[in-house]
Amino acid sequence: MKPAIDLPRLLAEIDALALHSETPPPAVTRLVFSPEDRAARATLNNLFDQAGLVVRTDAVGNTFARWPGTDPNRPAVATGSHIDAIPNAGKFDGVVGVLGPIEAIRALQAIGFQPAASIDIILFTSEEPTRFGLGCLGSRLLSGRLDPARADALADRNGKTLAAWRTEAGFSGDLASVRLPQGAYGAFVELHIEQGPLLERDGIAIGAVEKIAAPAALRVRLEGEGGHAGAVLMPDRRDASLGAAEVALAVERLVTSLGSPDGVGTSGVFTIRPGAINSVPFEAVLEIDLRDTDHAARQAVEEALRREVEAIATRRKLRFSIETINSDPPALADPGLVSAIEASAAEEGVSCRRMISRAYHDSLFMALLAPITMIFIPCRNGYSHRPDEHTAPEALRDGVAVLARTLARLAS
Ligand code: HGY
Ligand code: MN
Ligand code: MN
Repeated sequence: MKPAIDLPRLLAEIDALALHSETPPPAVTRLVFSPEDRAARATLNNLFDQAGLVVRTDAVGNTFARWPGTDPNRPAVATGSHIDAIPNAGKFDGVVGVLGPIEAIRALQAIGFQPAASIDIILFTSEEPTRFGLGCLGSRLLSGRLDPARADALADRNGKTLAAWRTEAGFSGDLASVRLPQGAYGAFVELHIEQGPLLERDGIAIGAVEKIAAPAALRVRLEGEGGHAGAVLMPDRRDASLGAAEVALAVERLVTSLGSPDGVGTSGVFTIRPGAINSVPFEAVLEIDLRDTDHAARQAVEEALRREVEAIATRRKLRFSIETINSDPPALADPGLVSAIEASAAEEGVSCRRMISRAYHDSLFMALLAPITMIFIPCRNGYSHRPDEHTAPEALRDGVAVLARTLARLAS
């Protein structure tokens, strides 16, 4: 069986989807439920229809495009990813894992393959944390990792809630209905760019993901005393921004000292108020992203950071609060699925290596519902979440061909 991937068609579809963006090419900005996201969803629904797939959406907009199998008693096999994009991102992150499976299914249809188990392509809602501050909303709700009432109350920076956004986008119904039962799928395999430099550096075509790092996110708020930048002398100040600066440096120090070699820490959001050059900041808010493949190490960093925040705030006479946005365990891939990726790569005649994912993905939560693994393809210099994110056409071809073979293997 040799699935023939129509690469020009796939590349054209990737480029067309990239135009549904708030920012001009080569950047892609596509926040969940934005007009651009809704236009991109419409484009995908057309492609699902043209491929003869049966489409349904749930109350949060997760979209399931099914290639019905001949044996309804077999649990379906699933693949999929996200199409929302953070500000000033690239055109491959997530998209490869939604358009790629459509091409994989078309290639299997073209050679007359007929699955016994149904094959679902899942378009997950809001994998990126940009709008609501929490990533993987759709897959968290599917797997029961997020309370539906908490989810609907999540709000963007203007206070507009998920409930309002999803209703406006046409997704209604109780979020509790999104939850899928354990065993809803026999397997879930996500195709994604590596978002790291290893495959390209070593000239490897396919990554078979064994583990997905454990992400945690904290929101630290520090409050001091404002005042006139000229009138308030230094000994009299309680400058919240300086406390936040010490916290950000503590993140770096604690991750490098207590984290595993895979441990990372980022203070990606750092806002101070009032934000005037001649006014002493009375408030600072830090949003901190911590990850590690070693769960215990990440928890040790988290606990040490909480102690440091308290010590810094006490010394600087600042009030403080620490909110846990999320704190998730790592996900282990199913060894049988990892071997299936390796076998498919061997059949396709492309190189393959086992690896971990430092980025999180919807697979992290699908792992709570089904056996999972991921197929990584190289991206140039490992760049991602930036306009020059790029993956070579032949890498796309290899990834989609290995996905097609793997889906056929699992659904036969
Ligand atoms: O942040 C991540 O790991 C993912 O790209 N949302
Ligand atoms: Mn991303
Ligand atoms: Mn992604």
